[in-house]
Amino acid sequence: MNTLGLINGLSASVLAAMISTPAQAYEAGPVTGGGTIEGTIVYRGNVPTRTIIPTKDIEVCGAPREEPVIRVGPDQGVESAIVYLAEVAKGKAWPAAAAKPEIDNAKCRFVPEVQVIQAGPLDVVNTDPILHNTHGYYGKRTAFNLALPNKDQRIPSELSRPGTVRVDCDVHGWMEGWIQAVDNPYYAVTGADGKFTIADVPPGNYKLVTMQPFIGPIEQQVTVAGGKPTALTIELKKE
Ligand SMILES: [Cu+2]
Repeated sequence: MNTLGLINGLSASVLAAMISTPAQAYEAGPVTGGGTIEGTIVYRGNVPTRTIIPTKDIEVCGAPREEPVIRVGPDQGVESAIVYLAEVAKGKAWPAAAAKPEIDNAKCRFVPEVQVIQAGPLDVVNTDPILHNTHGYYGKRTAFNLALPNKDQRIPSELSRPGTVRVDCDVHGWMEGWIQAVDNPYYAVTGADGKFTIADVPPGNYKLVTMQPFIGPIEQQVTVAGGKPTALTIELKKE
């Protein structure tokens, strides 16, 4: 079949998918007159807990306990929520990499439990003297699946594309971590007070995404003006 015949044989939607240009690569450069997004993420609803009962390796994994599914401070600020701007074409340079990103298995927890990384290399580490099997997923699709039987084992891996990755352990079913892989440096993780800052944003309109696992991702439009802060309070609500 010649090329034309092949194209004729494809459905319009498949063809459209083939010829649609991929997302533009992020272009980094100096930003002058940028604005700052200063936000607070709050949650005023009930805080359910989940019961964690380690069934094996209890000498490392600890005793049964209750953990909140969303960490809320005294002023309703939400800790460890991920915030990022999506589909940014151009802006500031990536921060100088201090170290290669990693996720550690430490006392049967993921450390850090929530993090944002530039899509790319990621080390998976085990500082426990027991087997962990660290399994990351983009949705239902496996991103990585690594057995780490030895203490202080380190396996180079990768999150090659942007997206939200849930991290489980196939040995300890209660372990859960979250990694947001991003394609631009406009992101933050909220502190204990629920606050975050995203600086040096070129003036314009953006899609801001908030991701907290219990609530799920939320998108909103935000307009950033040059040379001044844009204050934002984002209230998370469980449907
Ligand atoms: Cu484990």
